[in-house]
Amino acid sequence: MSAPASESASAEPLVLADTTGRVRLLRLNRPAQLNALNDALMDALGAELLKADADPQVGAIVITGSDKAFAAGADIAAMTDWRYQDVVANQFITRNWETIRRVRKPVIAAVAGFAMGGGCELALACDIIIAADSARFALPEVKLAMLPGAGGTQRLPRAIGKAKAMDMCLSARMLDAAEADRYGLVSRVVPDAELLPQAMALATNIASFSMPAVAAIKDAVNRAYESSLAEGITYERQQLYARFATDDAHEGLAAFVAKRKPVFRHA
Ligand code: CO8
Repeated sequence: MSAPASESASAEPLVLADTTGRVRLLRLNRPAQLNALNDALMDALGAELLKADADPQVGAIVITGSDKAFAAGADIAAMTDWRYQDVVANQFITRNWETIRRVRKPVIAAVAGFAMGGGCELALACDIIIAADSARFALPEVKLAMLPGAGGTQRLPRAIGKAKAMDMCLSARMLDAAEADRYGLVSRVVPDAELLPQAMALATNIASFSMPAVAAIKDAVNRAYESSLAEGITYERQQLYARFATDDAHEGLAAFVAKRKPVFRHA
């Protein structure tokens, strides 16, 4: 079931990694297949995500694709021969797609072109989605007699509500960027030429803050999806109290009072 880490010995990596300041940019790199997400690509992406998460010089991560496709879904050709026992034994999706759930640093999806099926689900697994005008979102798995099995049936309703999620999942309807914005699927829509600059600027801004605070905020917001309101509020309060155990919180408060810029040590 596993595929090679690149298309051939001489091929480029399936994920290109680049660091600017405190931001790690990860670019999905199977342009000829519209970044169809095969096992090797998802292994590579998972490894890069964990590397960035462990690097103290990195404060935020951006995932992007090409101008034409963020990702056109799971690799359909790769799946055609798989049987039930194959996907169970290899823990399809669980084994590598879900690595992103272990990342404590904020992950921003910068989406241009198609984000379909697994590509849309990968974007939904990120913390923030910025869409270019050209972005198109769909969960068309029903057309393959499959289902959005990389979190789509769960994250989409939480993002845009049941009625709209049912509409998309059951009809395979494609949203353009403006609709995705209206639905609350994305946080903002920008001109194509502005996609990467704006995603990088957002990531740079986030990465300038105290990392323990940023990680606590990400974790607390995610709790809103996975707990009752009462449990979530209790968790948020614990996280608030824990801020007083960090040097950065004291620095942030003192710097405001002293009317100076805070210097965070991420501790
Ligand atoms: N998998 C494999 N190859 C793909 C995929 C894909 N998802 N999408 C595109 N490609 C390939 C095409 O086969 C083509 O290859 P080639 O040049 O060798 O023929 C190349 O990329 C370019 O594609 P097109 O010629 O089709 O480009 P168009 O601009 O005409 O169309 C579309 C673009 C509309 C995006 C079209 O390619 C398309 O419909 N793609 C499939 C979209 C789709 O159905 N995605 C969902 C896949 S299933 C999934 O993601 C499930 C995820 C959760 C896992 C659970 C199991 C299902």
